[in-house]
Amino acid sequence: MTELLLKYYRTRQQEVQSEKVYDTQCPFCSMQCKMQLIEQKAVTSTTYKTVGVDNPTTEGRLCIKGMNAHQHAIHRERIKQPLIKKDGEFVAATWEEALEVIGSRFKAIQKEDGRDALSVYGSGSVTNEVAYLLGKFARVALKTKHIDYNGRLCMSSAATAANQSFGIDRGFTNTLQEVPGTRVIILAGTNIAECQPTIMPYFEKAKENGAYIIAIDPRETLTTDLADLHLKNKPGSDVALANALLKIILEEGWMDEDFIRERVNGLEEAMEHLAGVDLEECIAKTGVSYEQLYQTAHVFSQEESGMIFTARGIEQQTDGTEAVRGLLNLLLVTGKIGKPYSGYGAITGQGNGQGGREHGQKADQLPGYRLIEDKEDRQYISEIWGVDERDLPGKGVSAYEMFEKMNEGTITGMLVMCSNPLLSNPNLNLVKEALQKVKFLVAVDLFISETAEYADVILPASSYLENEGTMTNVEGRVTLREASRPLPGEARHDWKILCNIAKELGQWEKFPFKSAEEIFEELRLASKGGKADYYGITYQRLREEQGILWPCPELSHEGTKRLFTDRFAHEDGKAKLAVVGKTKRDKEMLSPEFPLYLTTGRVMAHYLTGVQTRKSSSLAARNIEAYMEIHPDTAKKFHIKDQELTSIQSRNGRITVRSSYSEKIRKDTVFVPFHWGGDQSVNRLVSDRLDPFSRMPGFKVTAVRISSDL
Ligand SMILES: Nc1nc2c(c(=O)[nH]1)N[C@H]1C(S)=C(S)[C@@H](COP(=O)(O)OP(=O)(O)OC[C@H]3O[C@@H](n4cnc5c(=O)[nH]c(N)nc54)[C@H](O)[C@@H]3O)O[C@H]1N2
Ligand SMILES: Nc1nc2c(c(=O)[nH]1)N[C@H]1C(S)=C(S)[C@@H](COP(=O)(O)OP(=O)(O)OC[C@H]3O[C@@H](n4cnc5c(=O)[nH]c(N)nc54)[C@H](O)[C@@H]3O)O[C@H]1N2
Ligand code: SF4
Ligand SMILES: [Mo]
Repeated sequence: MTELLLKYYRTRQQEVQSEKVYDTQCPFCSMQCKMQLIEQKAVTSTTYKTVGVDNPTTEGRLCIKGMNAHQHAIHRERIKQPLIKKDGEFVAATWEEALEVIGSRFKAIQKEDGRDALSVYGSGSVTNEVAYLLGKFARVALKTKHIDYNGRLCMSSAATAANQSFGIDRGFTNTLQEVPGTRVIILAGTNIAECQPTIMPYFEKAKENGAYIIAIDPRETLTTDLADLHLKNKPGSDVALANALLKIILEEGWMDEDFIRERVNGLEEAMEHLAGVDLEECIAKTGVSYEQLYQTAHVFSQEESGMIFTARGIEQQTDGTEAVRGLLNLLLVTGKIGKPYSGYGAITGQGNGQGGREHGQKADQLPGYRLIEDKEDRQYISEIWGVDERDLPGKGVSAYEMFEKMNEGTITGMLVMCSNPLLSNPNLNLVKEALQKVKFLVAVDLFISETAEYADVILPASSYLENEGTMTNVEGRVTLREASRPLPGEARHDWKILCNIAKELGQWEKFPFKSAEEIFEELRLASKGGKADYYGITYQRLREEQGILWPCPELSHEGTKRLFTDRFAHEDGKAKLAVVGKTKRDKEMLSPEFPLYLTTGRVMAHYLTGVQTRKSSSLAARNIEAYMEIHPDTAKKFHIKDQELTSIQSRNGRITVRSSYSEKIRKDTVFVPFHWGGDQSVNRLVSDRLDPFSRMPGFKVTAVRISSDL
């Protein structure tokens, strides 16, 4: 063998030997696709490949975001050391220095402004262990009532609605395996084809099996393409639409009377209210024809099984809770819940959107869906935490309202973990002012996000490749994300960081955890007997069984595949029909000055505020900037050319984005995705109005005017 050939073989061998395989789950959406990153180090370069791994939810599939997720995790801009702001510049620091600064500044604020002046802002993208620990950290280490999280801006209306109607909120009442067997599906304000791409085969199979699919969306999307009937309604009109459908069903006598009698309360009030609902008015409000409404009501009630799925399109409204309850009414009157192939799915968004809302990082909540204002719940949790019940704070305020309090000067310190509120909240001009005013801000992130720019200290966190923990997916299935890639630089796990800060505040003994699993063991106990009961779940079981659907109250319990088979979760076991649309909600209204609806949402290649996906070259290349989707007829009316920079103005602010002609959108509506910052931050336009029940902002309807005069 020649020397050259020998060298070649040696190099090859080295390459093969240095191949490393890391198990994990995608860091993005609620499908939580299981995957492996294959890292191959050669002499001069390293290559990465991501492959899907079989599991009950995603069956080994991946979408483009998952396939390219590692690009941000290994990006050179990832922060690898704590950073402290000195004279307006971030300077690298040791952990000791950073923790010391945080400890002393937090203590100073507590002394000057009181305990509730400190606040915590969490996330639905962290593991259950971290979500649990954030709640405990706020109440026990900081002793503040002010904690909330980005899930408030996400699925809170669906959660509130499910709690009110059914008495419990698990995103999907069934499993995805049942979808292909159902006869009719309503997809309301959900764009699963771009937002949960690996869920699509379940719906495609349903269609192949003959299911009739109805989509409700002001735009034609890859999802509405799947539908047999598309109700292209006006933004914000879903309450009227749901009422119209219910009225037709009841008037035609298409309800399931036995089911209602045995399992549902509130029919009389609903009937009484519907008597006053005028169908002509609903048609005008929704822009949907009587024939289409009738067809929807007819098919949905006549087929023997059916499912309704909702997402942010109908939920991110100032009447979002009512819009969801209005659709849940349809399930209840037609008896399409608690049975095979029938049920409800709130298509949860973030990777741990489901688990993140169960274990105590919400303003009014304790672990296991317990309530912070409930005496028994407080007693139970205070015993687990080893604190006096009287020392647990009460309930705080919602995510956006914390920034209002900051602006008023009552919140003066904040720890933000795994979120970028400066792009994701409504009324960004206020949020920015608030962040400028706050005395002390800590951001825990992978990058210097738009929010972290305003921080006094940034702490480097670990990513989905490094941080082990449990994530509860779109089905309500608890999964174990095994992640073991070594931490880059001095980055630390989120849970470790919370333990470190607690120690700095003299609370070491309440936060002695050495692994995520140890935290999970405490979470199990804390959730025991609660609605979201994880007591029967262990890491070992998750490894062996590939995920378990909660509630799972005993080690011998197999998990719950279908909810409400015998009873709903209200005390009397019955569900509640809702009267919706009776009280007029404070909504964005069109006017001669602001004549168009603006709605906002997502594109396939980017994720949320884009901090991660904008770092990924393969994903960023697909959409390099925001755009305004506009019907060509509308554009002509306002003298806007295709691909032209356009100013969009609302009563709250102004942005500049490029126009993009599309015949697929309603003529009275424009659409802008929210993944970009600066002049393209669409949330500068969104108002501060909130849904009265869920405290959800109205991200999906803003009245705007547009112009090519910049
Ligand atoms: N590619 C990608 N996938 C994601 C995410 C992402 O950022 N990018 N984010 C994840 C997260 S956290 C979430 S919450 C989910 C969100 O998932 P979705 O809720 O499906 O996504 P959106 O694009 O916000 O909105 C869905 C649809 O609602 C429609 N819509 C707008 N206004 C209205 C209205 O008034 N009524 C009705 N009926 N429909 C309306 C929009 O036209 C849009 O097609 O996606 C998750 N998956
Ligand atoms: N106009 C409009 N606004 C919206 C929406 C909309 O449809 N329209 N949707 C809303 C919805 S549904 C959501 S969910 C919110 C989301 O809003 P955000 O929570 O603000 O969005 P992200 O971009 O996910 O921010 C996550 C941050 O955490 C960092 N990060 C990622 N992984 C980790 C980790 O493991 N640990 C730590 N410490 N940091 C990490 C990322 O780098 C990033 O900076 O936006 C809401 N805002
Ligand atoms: S973004 Fe969602 S669908 Fe795509 S790979 Fe990740 S988890 Fe799966
Ligand atoms: Mo979300």
